[in-house]
Amino acid sequence: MPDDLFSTMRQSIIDGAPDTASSLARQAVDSGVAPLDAINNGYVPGMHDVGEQFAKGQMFLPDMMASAEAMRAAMAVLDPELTKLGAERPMAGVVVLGTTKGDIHEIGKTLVGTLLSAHGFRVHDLGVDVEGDTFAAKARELGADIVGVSALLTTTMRNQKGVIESLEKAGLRSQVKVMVGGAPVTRRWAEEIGADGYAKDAMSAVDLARELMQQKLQGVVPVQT
Ligand code: B1M
Repeated sequence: MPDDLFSTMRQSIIDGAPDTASSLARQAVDSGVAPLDAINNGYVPGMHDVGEQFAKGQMFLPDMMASAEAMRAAMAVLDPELTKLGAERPMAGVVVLGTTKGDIHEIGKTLVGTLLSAHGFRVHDLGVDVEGDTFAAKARELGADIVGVSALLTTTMRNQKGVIESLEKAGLRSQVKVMVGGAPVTRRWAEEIGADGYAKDAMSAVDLARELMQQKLQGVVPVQT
């Protein structure tokens, strides 16, 4: 029953149990559950519970780290399944992706990258704690169409604007679309900093990336801030 499976997946994240999380992911794949359903209905709700309990002081940093480990173990099984879906698609565009300077949250950003790859984008993931100038240098080197910037902390969101400034400084802003996301990020914030788009989750990020590619091909130039 997927609902039972989803609730045990959720619990494996709360418990910070990598082995259980990983074997449940394997079970899901073997029984034909779509990997994205397992992520969205099983593991991600577990992460939300952990975040809430952490905020209330009912869980502590080591617990949150154990939960992240469990999530990583599940993703190690599900990632290749998602990537397989994209193997035969034509190249949709080049994306440089990363989490902003000062921020080491990687799970959501990596999921965005996996789904973009699964939908035909060539993704270069710079990892976490990435300087604005590093985004710009990689975008220049690869001739990127899109730069994607994730931030999970209210204190690091402002560094998304720093990435846009680095692209402007490098003279690349008119050639590169910028998309932003992450739990504290909103559409309004994206507009305020002059990004070209905001996505609330990984699947919306794929839709947005496609839309930005359309705009790019039609020559829509972003407004400079
Ligand atoms: Co951190 N943490 N954390 N943490 N952590 C949050 C973000 C927090 C909300 C928890 C809480 O208090 N409720 C809180 C931030 C509060 C705030 O700023 N308002 C917080 C805090 C405070 C901290 C520390 C400061 C704790 C401390 O040290 N005292 C510290 C900061 C470290 C740093 O970055 N400098 C810290 C550390 C950590 C861990 C290392 C333990 C671990 C991360 C491990 C890792 O990534 N390797 C961790 C975790 C796991 C979390 C929570 C619990 C879960 C994050 C996650 O992975 N979610 C988180 C609580 C929460 O978010 N509810 C929390 C699952 C993931 C699939 O979702 O990342 O939101 P998410 O990504 C989504 C969307 O946001 C979107 O699509 C993704 C998939 O659907 N998206 C994009 C993301 N990026 C996108 C980019 C796009 C488009 C869409 O375009 C480019």
